[in-house]
Amino acid sequence: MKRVASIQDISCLGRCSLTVALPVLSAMAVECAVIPTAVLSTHTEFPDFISQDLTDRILPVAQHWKSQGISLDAVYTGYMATPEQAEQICAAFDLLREEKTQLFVDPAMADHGKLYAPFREDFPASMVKMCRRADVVLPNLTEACLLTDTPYREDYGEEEIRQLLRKLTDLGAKCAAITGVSLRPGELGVMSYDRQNDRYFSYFNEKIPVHYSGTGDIFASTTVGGVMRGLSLEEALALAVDFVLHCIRITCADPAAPRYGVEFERALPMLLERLDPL
Ligand code: PXL
Repeated sequence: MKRVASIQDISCLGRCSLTVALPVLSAMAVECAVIPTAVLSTHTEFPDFISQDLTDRILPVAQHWKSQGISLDAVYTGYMATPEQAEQICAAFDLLREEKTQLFVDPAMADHGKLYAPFREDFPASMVKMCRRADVVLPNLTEACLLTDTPYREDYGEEEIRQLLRKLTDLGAKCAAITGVSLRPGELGVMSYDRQNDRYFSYFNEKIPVHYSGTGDIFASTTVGGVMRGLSLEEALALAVDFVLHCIRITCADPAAPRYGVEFERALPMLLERLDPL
């Protein structure tokens, strides 16, 4: 069985970050070890959340794992509580990485053209440090613009998205995938670029005009799980698009669904159906 270490916060309520990565990867039959970067009462879209920063615990956990000879197939990073955590996460990755260890970076820091509430303008520069080491970076369009110093627009065309993808790989990442791309009305999906093979890929499905938080985390977790289960990156990205859409459809159909998060729990069987039996 493949083992992934996910390094991101745990929001105690709100279906994002580790409370998404753990169940999604488990459902995909991938072991998910965790290094929490912070414990928050809720995600940051709730007012008055409280947060315990764990910056100084990241490296000691990695050092303990190292002393135990723990072997990781991938490290998957997400939300960081402070820009300083980038240094700690990079050091943890450098300590634990082996030839086979792939680094997936979801630079979870912004959406709809804006940084998340707690972050200042200097935050994207810290995310860039992790993107440099990444095998795969998985930003949404806003994050891709922030990482590459590109003005944010929702109506970028195919060639402009390709340019953004190339700029992301100029940072050092081997592959980049931008989520939340819409080139035609009613369609939403992903575009990616594999620099080594100079290959572009895109995959779109239906766009449902609603917003739920945490869908980026579901997308990234599914992509990581898919690659760990032997899919190509492109196949895993397409599965992630379909799975997020399935989660949204299920949630929209439930009049009692809360305003935060999607009901991904009810959508998980799809992941089992779409993967080869073990
Ligand atoms: O879904 C990304 C995310 C992760 N962690 C925290 C967040 C968010 C998005 O708002 O607030 C704490």
